[in-house]
Order: sequence, then C-alpha cells, then structure tokens
Amino acid sequence: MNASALIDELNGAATAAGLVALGIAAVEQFEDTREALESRKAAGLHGGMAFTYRDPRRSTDPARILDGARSLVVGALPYAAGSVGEPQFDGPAGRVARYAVSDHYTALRSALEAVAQKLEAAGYRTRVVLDDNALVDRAAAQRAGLGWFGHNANLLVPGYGSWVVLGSIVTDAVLVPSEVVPDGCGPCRRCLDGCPTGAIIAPGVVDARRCLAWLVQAEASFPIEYREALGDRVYGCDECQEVCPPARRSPQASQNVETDTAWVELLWMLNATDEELITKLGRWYIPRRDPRYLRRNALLALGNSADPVDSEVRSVVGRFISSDDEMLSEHAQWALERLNGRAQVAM
Ligand code: B12
Ligand code: SF4
Ligand code: SF4
Repeated sequence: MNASALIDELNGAATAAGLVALGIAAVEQFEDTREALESRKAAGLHGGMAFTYRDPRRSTDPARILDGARSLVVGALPYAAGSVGEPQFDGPAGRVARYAVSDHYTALRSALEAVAQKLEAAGYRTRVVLDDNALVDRAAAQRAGLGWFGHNANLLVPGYGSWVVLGSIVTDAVLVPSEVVPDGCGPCRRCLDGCPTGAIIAPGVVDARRCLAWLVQAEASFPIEYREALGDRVYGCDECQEVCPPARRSPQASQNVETDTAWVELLWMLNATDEELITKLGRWYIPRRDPRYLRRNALLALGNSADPVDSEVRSVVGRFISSDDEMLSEHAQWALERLNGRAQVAM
C-alpha cells in the first residue's frame, strides 16, 4: 500500500471511530516539554504531582515506548460539554467535571486501537498510549498538528476547542508529519481572569498548588484559602474551559451531559462504605485509592452548597467532626463553620 493510501485508511478509521482530529508527528525528544516539566517541578508548580513529572526524560521521549518507533499518530475524541441539567435526586449535589462524567478514556483507547489495526494490517508495529506517565499527550498532539496550546494550558482543536481527550499510537511506520496549528488565542485572557483561584499564573502555565482539578486529587489536607472557591465540585474543574470562546462555540458545548453521572449525592458519599465508594467512583484518580479523599471533597462541597439549616446535613457533619480521622474531622469542622456563616447571611 502506498503512503497516501495508508493515510486515507487511517483517517477513515479515525472518523468511523468518532475521532475529530488525527495527525502525525515524528518520534523525537520533546526537549521544550522536558524543560517545562523540569523548570516547573523545580519551582514547585507541580504541587507534588508524579504522573509525567516523575521522570521528565521518560515522558518526553516517545522512542522509549516502542523499539524502533518512528512516528506518533495522535487522535482527539470529543466529549459532551453542554448543560449538566438538574440533579435527579433530592438533597445536596456534588458537581463532576465533564471529562469525568463517563469513561471517555476507554472510548478513546478503542478508537485509537481501531486506527492502529490499519497500521498492523499494513505490517507495522503499534502501541497505544493515553493519559499515561509515559508521554505528555498535549505536547504530542500539538506536534502532530491537532491544535494549539491555549492560554489555559489545554490543547484546543480548531472547530472543537478543548473539550477533547487526547492519545497516541506509537508506531515503527515512517509517516509524513502534519503541519502545526498556529496560535488561536491572540490577546484573549478570559481563562486567566476566570480561574476561581488564579491558578493560571501566566499564559499556558498552571500552578497546580492552586488548581482545583489537582487539589481534589491531591493526597493532603485541602488548602484553607481555596476551600470556598471549590464550590460544589467534588471532582475536576471546568471553569477555564467554560469561559473559553472557542470551547463555547464547539459542537460539544451544545451536547447535553449525562445528568445521572454529572452529579453525585453528597450525603450518599458521606454515608457510603469504602467499597461502595470505590465501586461507584473508583475510575476517578483517587490518591492510593483511599476513599477518605472523596469524603474530604464531599465535606467541603457540602459546607459550600448544602441548605445550611438542614438537620440531616448538620448531623452528618457532626458525625465526621467526632471522627477519629483527624483530616476528616478538621474538614468537617470547616464545613460546619461555613454552614453557620451561610445560615447567618441567609437570615
Ligand atoms: C498532570 C495532569 C493534570 C494536572 C496538571 C495539569 C497541567 N496543566 O499540567 C491537573 C490534575 C491539574 C490536570 C487538570 C486537568 N486536566 Co489533566 N492531565 C495531566 C497529565 C497526566 C499530564 C500533563 C502534563 O504533563 N503537564 C505538564 C505541563 C508541563 O504541561 P501543561 O501544563 O499541559 O502545558 C503544556 C502547554 O501549556 C504548553 N506550554 C508550556 N509553556 C507554555 C507557554 C505558553 C505561552 C503556552 C501558550 C503554552 C505553553 O506546553 C506544555 C506541554 O505540553 C495529562 C495526561 C498526559 N499523560 O499527558 C492530562 C491531560 C493534560 N489532562 C486533561 C484534562 C481533560 C484535564 C482537565 C480539563 C480536567 C478537568 N476538567 O478537571 C484539567 C485542566 C486543567 C488545566 N487548565 O490544565 C487532558 C487535556 C485535554 C486537552 N484538550 O488539553 C489530558 C491530555 C489527558 C488526556 N489524555 O486527554 N491535569
Ligand atoms: S481547572 Fe479550574 S482551578 Fe484549574 S486552572 Fe482551570 S479554572 Fe483554574
Ligand atoms: S479563554 Fe481565550 S486565552 Fe484562554 S484558552 Fe480560550 S481562547 Fe485562549
């Protein structure tokens, strides 16, 4: 098969599998990305995160993923980012960021595997990587011409914005690299101004120590100064995408999100056993898979958003205040003070 027929096959398989962009980058070291990881880590901006920061040399060297690797075929899968509707239950509700409402990563893996099969059928070897410590996905996508780096650090795909998840096929096929996409942000800075905690400290630079999306995943006490800004969120944060004009104009922004999983009952989260929490929410990243961190987030969301005079809410918070678990007891105490403060304002 000639090279252009193979590219047509890959594009056809990608479209059939729901990908909205596919591009090619040469396998080479991502020097600029390694430097960004190392300098941000040295400045503490990673907030203790491991992931791609654990070993920047590894996560920016795609040649390590597959022997004889020559090209990256990178794809973007869109996800619904419209209205999350109203919770389908009574009582306080915790908000889930749209990327985590259902398992988009499994859907992306299947789509990339369908594309990889075409390469395998043509005699090449492949390996699919996504959301893995082995590769910085946004850097691969930018190099493969899928989109530009937004000032909110997300990769924006022309016509689809940032409401996409990204992944790569590493292959030994030698393919012609795609053209990179020019910057589309221009002078805009809505995401910098719109971030509830000021975590975007410069265009394209997120300080994870202030980013709500990291703090809900971090293995620590939630910093007091950002607890109110968390609002009703229990997992992820969509604010810097919600304010973004190209993301707002995307077709995904008018697709309703699955309401059933966009909200979680906060009282259920605080009454459920460890096993029940992991069964229902275990596909999220939870430090050490320890459900205490889910309860920590739920207590803050409860303090910020529940009816402050609801007796059931107060009784659950009271139970956690008396708990032997110091972290949960302290977060429950904060939630009680927040409920009291909100009750006074409402009077
Ligand atoms: C660690 C991580 C996080 C951390 C840190 C995020 C961060 N900005 O680094 C936390 C937990 C905070 C997080 C949050 C989110 N994440 Co995340 N995360 C990752 C992970 C595992 C590694 C990212 C990484 O290496 N960052 C390192 C730093 C150096 O890179 P960066 O901040 O992304 O910056 C890039 C650009 O901004 C650019 N850049 C550098 N300097 C400059 C300067 C200028 C001027 C500009 C314009 C650009 C620029 O180069 C960098 C390298 O590519 C990837 C999966 C993977 N394996 O790659 C997913 C990934 C980046 N996350 C993803 C998603 C969906 C999110 C959230 C939207 C989820 C949510 N709704 O809560 C938020 C978005 C927060 C944000 N504004 O970045 C998607 C991004 C999809 C997209 N369209 O960009 C990824 C790619 C997962 C996937 N496979 O789809 N994430
Ligand atoms: S995810 Fe939320 S907290 Fe993090 S940079 Fe974006 S708006 Fe700020
Ligand atoms: S809000 Fe504006 S600056 Fe931020 S990513 Fe979107 S277009 Fe770029």
